[in-house]
Amino acid sequence: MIIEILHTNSIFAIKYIDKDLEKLVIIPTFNEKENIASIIDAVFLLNQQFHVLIIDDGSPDGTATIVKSLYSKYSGQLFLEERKGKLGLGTAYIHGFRWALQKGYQFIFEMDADFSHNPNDLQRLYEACKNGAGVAVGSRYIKGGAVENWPANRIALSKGASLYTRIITWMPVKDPTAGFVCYRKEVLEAINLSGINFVGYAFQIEMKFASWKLGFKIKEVPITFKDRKLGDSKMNKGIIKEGVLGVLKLRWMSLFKNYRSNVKNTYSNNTHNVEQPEIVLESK
Ligand SMILES: Nc1nc2c(ncn2[C@@H]2O[C@H](COP(=O)(O)OP(=O)(O)OP(=O)(O)O)[C@@H](O)[C@H]2O)c(=O)[nH]1
Ligand SMILES: [Mg+2]
Repeated sequence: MIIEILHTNSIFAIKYIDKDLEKLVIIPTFNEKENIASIIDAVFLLNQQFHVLIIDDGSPDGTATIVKSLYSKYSGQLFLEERKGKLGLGTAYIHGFRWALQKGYQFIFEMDADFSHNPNDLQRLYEACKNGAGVAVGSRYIKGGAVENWPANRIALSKGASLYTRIITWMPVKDPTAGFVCYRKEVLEAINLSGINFVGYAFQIEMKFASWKLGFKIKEVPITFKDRKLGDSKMNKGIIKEGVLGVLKLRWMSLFKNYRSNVKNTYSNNTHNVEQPEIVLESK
């Protein structure tokens, strides 16, 4: 166990960090009964000490019950947070980020439940962060990346959104809407999570935008994205609209409203004090 003594101004806090808590994969779910057990099994089959946190929004199809039935099989490694209703992907991840920071995880992953993201790629994202990136993005649109089985209109929408985002924001990320990501905990601690504005595709763009604006290195890792085989998509027109307007809003805020200072975490609102630790004591 490591004990961190954190200090800001006159406030001191002591935090116990469990060294086993290194890698947490957050999977948000809404009606994923066809996928949930297999995706959880697939992560644990990797045997790479990943822990898994499911954030389920009261799925009427009983997704949460399936997760609970796996508790004993993956005791101490599988966790579930249940929310009352469908509150959106972005707020699900923010809930998960706060949970992860509170526990002390070092590397925090975002992954869909529907096998569009291949759990075998988690390790490559981890290595990119381990080797110095603040954020590792599983990218469809760099050399070596690909999309399989998506209809042409979906590819056009996704590529169009990426190009649009890059032109408006100048952010040097080729797949800004990607939802297969690894964050170092320092990045999530540095972001004022309460200041994140969006919930759908725009949420994914904003998290990368905030990380970039705060000076963290973003590394894209090529992945092959596959269309879901089972269950239904939660994509809708509202998500697209939020993306189109959201990107403009981000650019506007960064030009005129000092976005950087709004999104920078200045006090303890991500569950604990986030200033650099002054003393780190090692026990064990
Ligand atoms: N907790 C929670 N999870 C959600 C919500 N909306 C979507 N999800 C989950 O977020 C992940 C991505 O959603 P998808 O429906 O696959 O969205 P997408 O990948 O953009 O769309 P498709 O490519 O059509 O599948 C899946 O694991 C969903 O179950 C939500 O409101 N709350
Ligand atoms: Mg999907």
